[in-house]
Amino acid sequence: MNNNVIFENAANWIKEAGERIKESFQTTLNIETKSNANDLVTNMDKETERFFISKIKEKFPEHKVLGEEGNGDDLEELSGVVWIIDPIDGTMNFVHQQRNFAISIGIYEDGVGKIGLIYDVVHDELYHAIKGQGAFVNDVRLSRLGEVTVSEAIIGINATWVTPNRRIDPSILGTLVRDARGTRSYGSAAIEIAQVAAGRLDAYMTLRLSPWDFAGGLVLIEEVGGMASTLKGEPIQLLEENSIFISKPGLHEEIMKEYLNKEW
Ligand code: 2AM
Ligand code: CA
Repeated sequence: MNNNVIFENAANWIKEAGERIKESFQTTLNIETKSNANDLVTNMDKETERFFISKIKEKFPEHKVLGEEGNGDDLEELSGVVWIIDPIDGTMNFVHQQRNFAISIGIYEDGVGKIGLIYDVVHDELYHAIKGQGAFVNDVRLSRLGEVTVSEAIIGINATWVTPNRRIDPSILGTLVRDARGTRSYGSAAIEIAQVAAGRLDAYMTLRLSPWDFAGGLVLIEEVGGMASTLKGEPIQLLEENSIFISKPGLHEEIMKEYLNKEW
């Protein structure tokens, strides 16, 4: 596959989709819930996904698409070229704030991440990476990530994980939150991963994400020398839900060893 040609098309489509989403601010959204009362989906999530699928199928008919809203292909494995798309990541922000949401696209060939795009629509910031060519925000190259210790780190984490929850003893990440310099939560996994790639967050962690939430971000992180694993330190499975721990390199080791290396 010609990564640069595919990237150019994806970048044009993502900007066009962003314009359509901004225009929708003038209209009345149709909001529904999915798995629970806080899991929102709107007509724009669905329309944006269908927009990408029609563009991709027209230009690259042999490519497959895995999308959050389920209009793409049913995939059991990642052979060939697969676009993994979240049409709106941070739907709650989209509905409540009309900002702080992103379109996320990861393009994989035989399971290897080749192209990542995360478009923060309202701030007009397009993060992208092409394997072997580095990562960029609006065409400004991102630096390789340096090392930092927990005591000087800003960590992206949602308060859910330091209060009683179904997935982790809150004292484990509570101790990390206490020791870190600061924490932030943006409500869009794709934007949070992009912030780590850009060096504005030192790490990001969460207990449950789906492939479309992280597929684009993983390509960015690899291009800047970051680390990506589950919170147990295991490889991320691209077609499954995973816990996610993205970090600067030395910090990843420190957090795994000092905070996460215990029974949950
Ligand atoms: P979404 O907006 O595309 O649903 C919010 O903390 C982040 O977690 C967002 O990136 C959101 O993506 C994602 N998210 C929300 N509900 C989720 C779920 N049930 N499983 C996995 N990821 C989820
Ligand atoms: Ca979404």
